[in-house]
Amino acid sequence: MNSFTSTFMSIWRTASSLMIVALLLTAVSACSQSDARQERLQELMPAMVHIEGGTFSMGDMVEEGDANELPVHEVSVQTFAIASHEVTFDLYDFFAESTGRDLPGDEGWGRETRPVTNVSWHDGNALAAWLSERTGRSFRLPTEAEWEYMGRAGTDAPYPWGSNISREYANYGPNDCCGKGTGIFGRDEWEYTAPVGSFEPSPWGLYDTAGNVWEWVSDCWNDSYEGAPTNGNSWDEGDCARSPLRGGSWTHYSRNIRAANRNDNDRTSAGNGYGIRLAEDI
Ligand SMILES: [Ca+2]
Ligand SMILES: [Ca+2]
Ligand SMILES: [Ca+2]
Repeated sequence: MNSFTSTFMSIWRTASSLMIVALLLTAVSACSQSDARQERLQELMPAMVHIEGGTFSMGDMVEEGDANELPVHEVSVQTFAIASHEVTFDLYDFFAESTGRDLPGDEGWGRETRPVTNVSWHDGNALAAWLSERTGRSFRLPTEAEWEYMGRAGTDAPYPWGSNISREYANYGPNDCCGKGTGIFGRDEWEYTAPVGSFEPSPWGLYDTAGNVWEWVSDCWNDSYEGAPTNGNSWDEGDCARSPLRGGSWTHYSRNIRAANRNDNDRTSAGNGYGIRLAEDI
């Protein structure tokens, strides 16, 4: 071997070794990045509350509601799980960044532990499908009957804590009497959304079912319960371009945050009072 060939071989060996080291470092870094993302997802996973199945009366039982909350009818719901909190921006942003989706706007109110807003029914389903795929579990939007069953937490009264509106338990809008004001009184310090879990939970351990953000449910929209399923399943007939939203939001008077109240909108609509609560088959 002449000296040129020998020098060339030596450079080649050094370069090869460096390349292998670089490749190994890249692989290790990719692994630790994916480990870190996996750990982050674990931190963000919603806490799920086991809801024992049962039979309840669904609809407006105290004649405070709208015609679309009638007729009151008995529904038997199977056991399922529901997230203790509304989906936060932290979780939704992680999902959006992982899948290349646009981040929903926060109106300048802040992200992190605030409930995600400006999300459509389709966004809620996409999050549930992605989380199911990542975890091997079965996340989905709750059915409307499941939502009211857990929103009532065992009571026939308008609110899960009883008959009277209370800012100890909910972030909502102006006082009913005057229709004006900021919706800030006492423990309710928020004009817009409050960080999830800022109030006392319902007797079933669920936070912010009343108020904060509306929560999409899986069903098609029907403007009466005439013909509604009585087995707790999603009502997949009716106006399936629209879906119900439940629980009221930061902007509404007390009657809108009653457990029986129903709102509806186009499934593509993504208002700044619209959010998500995930359910899970167990
Ligand atoms: Ca408020
Ligand atoms: Ca809510
Ligand atoms: Ca209504």
